[in-house]
Amino acid sequence: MLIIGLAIAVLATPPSVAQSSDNALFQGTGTVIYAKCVDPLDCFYYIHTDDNRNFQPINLPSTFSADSLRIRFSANLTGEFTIHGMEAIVLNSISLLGDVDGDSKVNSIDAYWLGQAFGSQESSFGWNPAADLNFDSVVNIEDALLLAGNYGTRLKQFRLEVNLVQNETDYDLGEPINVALTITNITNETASFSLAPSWWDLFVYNDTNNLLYRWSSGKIFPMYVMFVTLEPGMNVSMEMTWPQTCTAVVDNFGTPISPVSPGTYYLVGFYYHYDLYSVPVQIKII
Ligand SMILES: [Ca+2]
Ligand SMILES: [Ca+2]
Repeated sequence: MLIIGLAIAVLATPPSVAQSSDNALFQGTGTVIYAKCVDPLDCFYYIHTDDNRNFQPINLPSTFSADSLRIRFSANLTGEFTIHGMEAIVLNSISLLGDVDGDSKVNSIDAYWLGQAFGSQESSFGWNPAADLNFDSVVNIEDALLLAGNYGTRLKQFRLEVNLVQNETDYDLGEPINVALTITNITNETASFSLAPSWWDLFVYNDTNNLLYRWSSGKIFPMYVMFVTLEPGMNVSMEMTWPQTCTAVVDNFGTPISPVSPGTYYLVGFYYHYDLYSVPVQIKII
């Protein structure tokens, strides 16, 4: 999978990295960057701080291994350099920038908590160190701007990719269309996650983008949850069939849907638990 590096506009001019007196522990704000390379095994993540320094954490959690992720962190310098020539650090803490309550989402609740602490200073009434996003010992407009700049971000619990695989592109009218939905671990670390039979789905759209069929519609699913562990690059696969029927009665415009006829259709796989869609797959019914 191609990951495209994005330039992130840095809001305001935060001090971002504050050295402590022992010169080893430091804390700041920055962006996780994915360093692309020819050999995928040589690719790595590093932190570009908001005051333009680069560090490579030796313990970046897989949940934070995402390009362009805005973060707040504290770390210790190891005094050593990585094979990529960067200063190696050990993270003590890392969170999404603006995630004041630590629930892996930056939303109105965080804005509320920052508002409650607004104007406070260290040791004053209402002080909340988690709301001091840039570690300058005061909660003010700079922290609010940092939160606003990352508003709406949430941490994917794991980096998974969903794809649909089918054998053919042309089908006869009425011929059942079998597809496999695969969930692939695209990180370089082992990923464990939950999977339940009602958590995956298949959508079928016609060439005017009307949803005709939803695989889960009307189905009753067994009530169990599997615990899945995937090594890097490995996937799990679920079979689904579109019998060329419609589950929708009317289209997006309220027009009754007629039976499936020859034409072009698009299949989309979905994994509910992490809101992951596959790339649409085009098929023809002839
Ligand atoms: Ca939050
Ligand atoms: Ca601050």
